[in-house]
Amino acid sequence: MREGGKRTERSRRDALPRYNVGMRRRVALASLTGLATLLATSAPGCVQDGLSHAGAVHVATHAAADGSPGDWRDQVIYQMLTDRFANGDAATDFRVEAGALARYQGGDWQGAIDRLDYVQSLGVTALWISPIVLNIDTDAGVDGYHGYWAVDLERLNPHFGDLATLRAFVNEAHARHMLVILDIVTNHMGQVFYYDINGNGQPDDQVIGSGTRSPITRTSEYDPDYDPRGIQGYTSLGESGPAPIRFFDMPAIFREPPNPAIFADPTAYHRRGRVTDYGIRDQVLNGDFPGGLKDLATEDPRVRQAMVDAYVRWILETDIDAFRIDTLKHVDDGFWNFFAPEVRRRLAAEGKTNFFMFGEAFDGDDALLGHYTQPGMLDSVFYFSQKFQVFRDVFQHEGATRAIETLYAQRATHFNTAPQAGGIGVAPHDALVNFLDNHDVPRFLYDQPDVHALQAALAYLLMEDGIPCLYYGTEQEFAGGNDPANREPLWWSGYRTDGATFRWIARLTSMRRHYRALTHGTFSVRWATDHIADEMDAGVIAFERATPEGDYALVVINSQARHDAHTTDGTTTMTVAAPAGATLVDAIGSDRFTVGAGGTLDVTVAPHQARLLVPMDQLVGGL
Ligand code: ABC
Repeated sequence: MREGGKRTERSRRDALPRYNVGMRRRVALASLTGLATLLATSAPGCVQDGLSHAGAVHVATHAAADGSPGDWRDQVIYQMLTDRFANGDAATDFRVEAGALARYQGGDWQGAIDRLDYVQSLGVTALWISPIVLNIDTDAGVDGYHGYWAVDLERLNPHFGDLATLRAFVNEAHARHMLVILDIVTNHMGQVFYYDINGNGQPDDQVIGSGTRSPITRTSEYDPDYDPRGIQGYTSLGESGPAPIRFFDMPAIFREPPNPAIFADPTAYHRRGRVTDYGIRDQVLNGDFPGGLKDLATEDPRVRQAMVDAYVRWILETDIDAFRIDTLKHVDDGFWNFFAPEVRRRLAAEGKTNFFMFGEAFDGDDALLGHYTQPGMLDSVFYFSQKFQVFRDVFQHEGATRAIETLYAQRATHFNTAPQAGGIGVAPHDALVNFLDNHDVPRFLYDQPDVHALQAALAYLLMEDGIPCLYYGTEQEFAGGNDPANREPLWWSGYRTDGATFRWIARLTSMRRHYRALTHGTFSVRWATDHIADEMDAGVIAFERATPEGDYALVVINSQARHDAHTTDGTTTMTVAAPAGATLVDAIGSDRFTVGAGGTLDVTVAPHQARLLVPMDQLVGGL
């Protein structure tokens, strides 16, 4: 592939994906194939573990007539780490250290193809896969198995398979009316260069400072601490000006000069060393990501264009349906104002519409999250403020459910209430990506080992508004702690589909498919409380979902473990929109409730249980 340290034109052409002009046709074809597959499999044989897959509803909701994704609120996202989900091809198993979770484990796209039945039986409809591009293979004894250490944006990571397999995966998913979401990083590349602070032409961990002219400190040429001036060279005599940037050239571990060519130019980077304080905006925007991931100058038009070109090309080449975008808050706003509309424009020109772009701003600050959804930016973000204020504080730690109402009250102020031009057609306000945990935080069950607490949280996740996102392994009750312990190979579970949490999720996703109120309805809190102890309503959250067409659902969840709870505090009782005299039936249990005078309704819920109350004439049996 390489000659004298430079990639040849021919090899570069081979590496470049060819522009796929036939994409639109293939999308349409895929959806027809999917319809046929679905019709063939949605007969009784499709019912597994007593769970119906509701084929007809799938067809209606998972793709529009033109083959583009339908309404993204109908999706249930499943985050898989490609290296950890399933191993289907032994030929890609190089550098695998089984059981050492900071190293490659062997998962690949063929494995993902092989296990589509598994995720489909869970009711998942959209698969978020790890970044696909070539990564630095290994660094300081840890591997790039997660995909966030890009070195070449035009080549694929060979640990995961080749282009034909990736395409086969996307096509097979589409044939089942499932969508695929690609994880991309625009903030940084992997550790592609070092700062030659002492000018000796090799990367060192070293001691600097003479002790007389300047203090003696220890520094690393791989990952020095942030310096707003840029990392400076240093000798025992003192500073010697900007430290030279030297790219590595170690092809055996793919630690090569980065590609496209602009990324092998030092001026495409900020070169200021790594973030030491996430509270300092200048560092967050311009610092290297901890671990030596080199921060790109995303304000540079050359960098912006190269990112659009690289990732639009992969979409056109593979027909993937969405981007999950890494590290939003480490990138300047101008980048997003360029990137998002430009990606939409370029894809639309090729007939690919309704492309979903949502991103990760790892932050509990609700206003900051909303910022990235302002006009011209993204369709959505991960709802991190909810992860902390609701799933952690309420469902893991039995805090007051008032937090749910309080957070929701800020929604319209913080998040864009109009759809992005050329975007998914749903306002960010209504399409937030909800999640309990992910690959960067301990799993829900690590912090709160009660599986019933997890199941109550899942009920909220799958019945609230927005788009639910499940982290792989949740269905198997995985309980790993911090990275990398939270990235267990899924094959450790045996892919069982009969566990209580698997079946609960499958049931909840089935209800989402059948009750349109749960995906398209407005959201309004009907009961939340400050009580957290013995009071009648401690732990209760009740909310309505209603569409203009008359779909109606009232969800009542008891988030605590101690006692049955009510939608009354003994003095005041919940009122609902359903009219007095209406009978609501619990679609999860079977109890019936009659709405009282003035719309009052006292619903009792057992610890960690949920009720889905619907009008009698909307009840769907057998779910
Ligand atoms: C590896 C090792 C780690 C080691 C690290 C230095 O190197 O595995 O053990 O600590 C990828 C890999 C990681 C790898 C890193 C670095 O690369 O997945 O395994 O870690 O090599 C994204 C991805 C993530 C990815 C990267 C890098 C970014 O999801 O998987 O990591 O491409 C920050 C970023 C966020 C990033 C996250 C890991 O770190 O902002 O984009 N995730 C505070 C800060 C946040 C910070 C967070 C965690 O801590 O504000 O910016 O996220 O460090 C709330 C506050 C929040 C606060 C939280 C803790 O509390 O409101 O602001 O977050 O209340």
